[in-house]
Amino acid sequence: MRRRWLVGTVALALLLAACGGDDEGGGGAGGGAEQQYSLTLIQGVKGDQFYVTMQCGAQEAAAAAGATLEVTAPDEFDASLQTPVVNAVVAKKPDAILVAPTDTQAMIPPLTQAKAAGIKLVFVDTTTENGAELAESEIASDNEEGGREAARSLAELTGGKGSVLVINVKPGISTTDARAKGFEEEIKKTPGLKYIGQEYSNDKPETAAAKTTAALAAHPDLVGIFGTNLFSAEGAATGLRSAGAAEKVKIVGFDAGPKQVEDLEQGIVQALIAQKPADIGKAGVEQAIAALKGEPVQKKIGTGFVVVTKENMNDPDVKPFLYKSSC
Ligand code: T6T
Repeated sequence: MRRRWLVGTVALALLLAACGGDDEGGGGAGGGAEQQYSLTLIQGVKGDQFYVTMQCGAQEAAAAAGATLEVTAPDEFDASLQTPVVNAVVAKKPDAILVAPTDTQAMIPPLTQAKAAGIKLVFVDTTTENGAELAESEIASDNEEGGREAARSLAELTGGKGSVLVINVKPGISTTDARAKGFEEEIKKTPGLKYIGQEYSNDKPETAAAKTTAALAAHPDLVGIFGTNLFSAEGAATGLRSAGAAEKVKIVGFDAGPKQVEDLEQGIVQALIAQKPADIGKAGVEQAIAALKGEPVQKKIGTGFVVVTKENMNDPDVKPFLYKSSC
């Protein structure tokens, strides 16, 4: 009896060693082999090519590190829809979550719970007001500078005379708020341009299109629009096209989704501020794994952007930054 117990114990110990069943948890091969970490990426919204491209970068990095990566997202860019997604992921207890919080305040409670459950958090793209506390690392474009760049482009494209409008997403998103702020500050440097404020698309191209046609009717001297994200810029282009105002009004859009690139090619949009979402995804995975291994992490990582125009869109150093619809 005692011998059978001993044999069983040894077998169990061997099994645990083979599964990496040590104090650090997380599963994976022990005995000197690399631990296999389980990561989950929670995007801001489903079907947005910015997040698809981020996923591609994250998947490559996870495969290179021997980690597993699950990907999930809410149906809309909305904290009330992202909260249950976060809760469901936390219930599965991955080792780390890479997440793009959809609201600087409303996402704090579910993400605080995730951290309290012992899951490492890395913020990709967006952040919360207390991001530095919650996340091991925050990775994003320099969004304020992107907004300033949009203002400089629009000032040049419009000849610096007339009214300009911002089509933003909704208040409370760290990235798009920062873009609008940078734009507003920079546009003031061109005294001939009148900044008429922001309209919100709620991340819906059809709303952005409707707001654009309404603004065209209300402001006959409108010469420029800054669309602060993919769907806002897509919708602004649609509105301009349907109003037949493409000759008169210039558009600078953030992001570089396939429809945005088409609009650029057709001359409806004059410049796109393309982010580097694949780099954000890759860095997110790398930072999460560093944190899990107890290695040093970079608290903040800034990824750059590329200004895409009709002239340079096919250049070999620009083309790779156009967003993907699938990996
Ligand atoms: O512009 C990106 C992202 O950076 C932002 O936080 C939300 O909108 C996008 O996903 C584009 O739709």
